[in-house]
Amino acid sequence: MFCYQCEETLNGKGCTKVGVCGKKDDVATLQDLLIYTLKGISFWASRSRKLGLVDEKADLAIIKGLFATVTNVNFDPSRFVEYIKEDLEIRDNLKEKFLNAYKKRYSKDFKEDIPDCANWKLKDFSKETLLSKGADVGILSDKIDEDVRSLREFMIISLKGMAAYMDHAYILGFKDDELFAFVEEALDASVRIKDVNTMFDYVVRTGKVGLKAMELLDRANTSHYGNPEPTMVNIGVRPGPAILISGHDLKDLEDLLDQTKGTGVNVYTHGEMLPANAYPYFKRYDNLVGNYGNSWWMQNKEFESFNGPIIMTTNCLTPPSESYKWRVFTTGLVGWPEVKHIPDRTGNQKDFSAVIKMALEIGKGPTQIESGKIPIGYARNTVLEMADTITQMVRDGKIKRFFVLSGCDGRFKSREYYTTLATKLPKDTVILTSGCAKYRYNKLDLGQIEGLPRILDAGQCNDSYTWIATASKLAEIFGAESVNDLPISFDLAWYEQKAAFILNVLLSLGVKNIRLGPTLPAFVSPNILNVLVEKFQIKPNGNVDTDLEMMMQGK
Ligand code: SF4
Ligand code: SF3
Repeated sequence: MFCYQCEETLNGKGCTKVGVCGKKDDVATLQDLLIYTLKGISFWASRSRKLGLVDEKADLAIIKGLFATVTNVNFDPSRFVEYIKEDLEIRDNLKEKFLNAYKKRYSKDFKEDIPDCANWKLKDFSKETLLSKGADVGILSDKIDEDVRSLREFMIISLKGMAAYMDHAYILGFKDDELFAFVEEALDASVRIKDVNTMFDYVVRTGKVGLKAMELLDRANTSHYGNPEPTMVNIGVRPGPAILISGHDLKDLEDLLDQTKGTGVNVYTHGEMLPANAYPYFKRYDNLVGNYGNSWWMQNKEFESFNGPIIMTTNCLTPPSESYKWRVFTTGLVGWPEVKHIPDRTGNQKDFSAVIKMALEIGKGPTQIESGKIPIGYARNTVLEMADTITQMVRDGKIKRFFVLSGCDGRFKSREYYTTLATKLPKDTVILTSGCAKYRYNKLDLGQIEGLPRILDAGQCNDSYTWIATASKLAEIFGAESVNDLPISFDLAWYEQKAAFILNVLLSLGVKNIRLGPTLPAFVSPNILNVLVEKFQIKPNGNVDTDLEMMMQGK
């Protein structure tokens, strides 16, 4: 196996025997083969579109396949075998439809060279056969220039992040054909493009189109659940049977709350589900108690003390301990061998009855690990509504600088950088955050500036769009030419591919001086890093004091 898609990759280079995340060699190889299969579907899908032929099944398979390979989503080899099998069928159906349509349109056969990914066949679908094919199609399997590979993988990693946004939006009934078309064009290009400049253009275009995916999900979430509002969310517990729901899927939370209403079962959010507590829609449920625990990497301890069943709706799942594994349920694209899986919706709702039954049988509630309340709900609408007040505070010198500290949390000690930075920031500065990175400082009392919390939490990583919208609005109010002229510093924490995607969107918007940490991506080659430094002055995290001093000077 070879995988270097996340920040915790082994020695900052790549996982080769087993993932630091717990991903095994067979799953990594099957994931490589799934991506290869998606490239094959994309070959036909992008050409079909030119003939006016759109295949929604293919579009969706590509999005779901990309999302399934995101770090800490799915560790179950049998699920990947199924995905590959289904996707090859989708690919071959589309191929047939395309070839017929082509012949009809041009009265001749399609003659273009067909790459192996669009054409390969196997004698059977046993795991062994798939593994032997997968071993030939990994990230390092072809002989290409190191910089082209680096850009290609940066693009694919960004597409994975973008696919997650698109999948969430799709579940809520929102889709945009332009986004599907781009993902397919880009995956197809990833097989053909061998020069640095063209590949670089694709990376930038991924960021540009990606912004639309961010807008789409923002629209999907807010039109379904209302605009998040400033909320003090409870982090303590209440007696009574309980279910913990983690991940990013709000529709799963909606179904669960509907089905637990009146059953006496309490529901707690975990990790990236915390921001759900700020949506007006979810406030109608009395049994939504609040949030339990912290970010993903602390789940082994916290799932243990929760005592009741846990639902993982998306990333980030970590290897479950035997002691609580029986209480874990996966759903959607999440998987772990031998962990119970809640199937997809056949009608309006998923069926969470098995989880509710288990909560009632266990009977007891969670062991209290924290108490009190923390502020959340500073998402796009709220922050934009406050834009004039915030601007005035900047003009009056009450706010000196904003620090966008969005992104992911991670398990290593190096992440203490963000806690130290948050505590050392001058009292007249404000942290803008989203994603699970916030758990490094969101329970610190950093005070307020004239009633405005010094930590404005927009929500999930999926809500990072808030800071792009806010920065554009502030630029407009201040008459600044670009975000780079505002008193805003970006110090992003990354772990998985959604954060790499957000970085790509920011770069495509021309945001400069972004700090990225705790370490730089292994998939960025030295030459490509030089280009990023030259063009965007991107920087690795350094020492907190030096970084802070520089950021205060806008560097
Ligand atoms: Fe390693 Fe990260 Fe890939 Fe897991 S996702 S195998 S930790 S690089
Ligand atoms: Fe977190 Fe996985 Fe990235 Fe959604 S839950 S930000 S790491």
